[in-house]
Amino acid sequence: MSALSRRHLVTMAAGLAAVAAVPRAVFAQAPAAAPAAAGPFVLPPLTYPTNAFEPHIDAKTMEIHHGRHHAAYVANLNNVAKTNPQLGSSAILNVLGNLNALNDDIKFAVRNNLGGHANHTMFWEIMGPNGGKPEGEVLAAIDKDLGGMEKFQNDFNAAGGRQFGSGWVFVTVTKEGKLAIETRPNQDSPIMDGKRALMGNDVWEHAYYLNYQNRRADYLKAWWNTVNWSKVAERYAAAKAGTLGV
Ligand code: MN3
Repeated sequence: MSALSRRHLVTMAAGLAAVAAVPRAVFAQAPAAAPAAAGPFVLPPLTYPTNAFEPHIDAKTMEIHHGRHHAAYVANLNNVAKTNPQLGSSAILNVLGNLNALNDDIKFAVRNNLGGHANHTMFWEIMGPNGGKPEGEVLAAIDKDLGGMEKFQNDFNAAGGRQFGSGWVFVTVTKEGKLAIETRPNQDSPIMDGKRALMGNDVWEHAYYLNYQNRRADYLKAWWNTVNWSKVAERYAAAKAGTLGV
């Protein structure tokens, strides 16, 4: 083989390797996350392994959902906080409850990313392996306000199914402990309306698409296997005490 053709082959091989590497690199960057920025907002670590909910929610979905989607909201917030440091030093509940007090140039970003941060922080908290069953005051409130567990789950799943496009289905809770099923689009939160979420399920496609594709109803049904009812009970008690976080 001449030196010329050998060099040609080497060049071709390098070119092929580069081409072959492209899809992987593109996939690794998707979904697009803002560059990680040190700042006041922190991604809360999961308290269980990403495969804890298989087969109901697969590990890959958990990794991408927590490590990329939620992480992107946190990174975006830290970028906004660079030029708006007061954002990082304010209580999340106060900011979300007073979005109209924000400057127009950051209002939209804060609504989406701080709403997303709050919603997902709640979401990871109220899920867990070996989550038990509803009991005590929470069960009594479900019976009283939501017509019992079976009707509650059916109505919650139906509301989540009706939410057009991306959004959330929540159970809101008042200081008196009264429960209601409510939905919100995008990353909006009941906190934005002066209400509080006891629990909620994410019906964005990123929450279920790898496993369930278009079958949101199947995901909504299976998700009940991931609920940590002792955490929900803690949140219920906190709501009545006026100390419920996001
Ligand atoms: Mn999500």
